[in-house]
Amino acid sequence: MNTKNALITGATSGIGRATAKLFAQNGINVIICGRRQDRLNELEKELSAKVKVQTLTFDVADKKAVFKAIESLPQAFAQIDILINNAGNAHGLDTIQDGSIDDWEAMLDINVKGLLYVSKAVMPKMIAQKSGHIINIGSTAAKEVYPKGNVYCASKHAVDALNQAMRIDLNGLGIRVGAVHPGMVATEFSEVRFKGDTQKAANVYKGFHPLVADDIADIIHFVVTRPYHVNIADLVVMSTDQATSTIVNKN
Ligand code: NDP
Ligand code: 8X3
Repeated sequence: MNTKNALITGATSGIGRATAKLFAQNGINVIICGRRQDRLNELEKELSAKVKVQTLTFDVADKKAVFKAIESLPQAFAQIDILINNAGNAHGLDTIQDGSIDDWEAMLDINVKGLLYVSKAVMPKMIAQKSGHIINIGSTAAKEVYPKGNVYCASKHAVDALNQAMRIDLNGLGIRVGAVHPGMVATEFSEVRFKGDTQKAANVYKGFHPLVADDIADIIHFVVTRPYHVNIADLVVMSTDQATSTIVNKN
């Protein structure tokens, strides 16, 4: 069996880090990306006993940095078999009339334009190889809009649209495209959303049994290990306690 190479954005935390760990445990080489070099180094140390690991430190919203980083990959990683477009966050939780323009720009630049830049850098490789698998991490916020979710939901609706667009435009080129849309997952997501307010972030996941990053990593691994003719196109996953973005069985 050929060893595969996976590029994972947002591998310094949460879903991306858990996915990198699970891939490595299962013999998939990983290109781990993020802005926090110290965390990437730590993860590289841990995973390099199992598989080949390459770190790439860049901001997905920085177009030039994205292309420079991906072009710098060594020969061992010239082929990218799997791309996990995972980097992203919510910034703020405010009504649209009270929202911060800086927060809006961060979400659109990172969650939408960042995903596009990374995909644009990786797709030519996959097209030349006539093979590849792109997984876009959306959200339940890609499927519905909730109070104060406005621009985050818009950014994730865009991810949903781009996932469909990639599947349409890349059809026939040997590349699988699909999205995984998680509901509430207890990661650093809410700490980022609430700008470091750990108490407020912890409250989001209190009183019910939320998903954890390993649950999503497990699903992503399932998706990438299906036979080639099977493409999981769109997968929504929520905690059993969650029914919609606003209906959560909390006690
Ligand atoms: P975390 O905050 O734990 O992780 C976010 C990751 O994204 C980090 O590794 C961070 O790395 C990276 N990232 C953020 N901004 C940038 C940037 N500008 N450039 C490069 N990397 C960046 O959150 P999650 O693991 O929960 O989130 C991962 C994905 O899952 C996101 O797309 C999120 O929207 C989505 N999601 C999360 C849900 C949840 O409830 N947690 C539910 C549904 C979807 P670094 O800071 O080092 O750059
Ligand atoms: C994250 C899901 O509902 O916390 O994408 O915004 S939610």
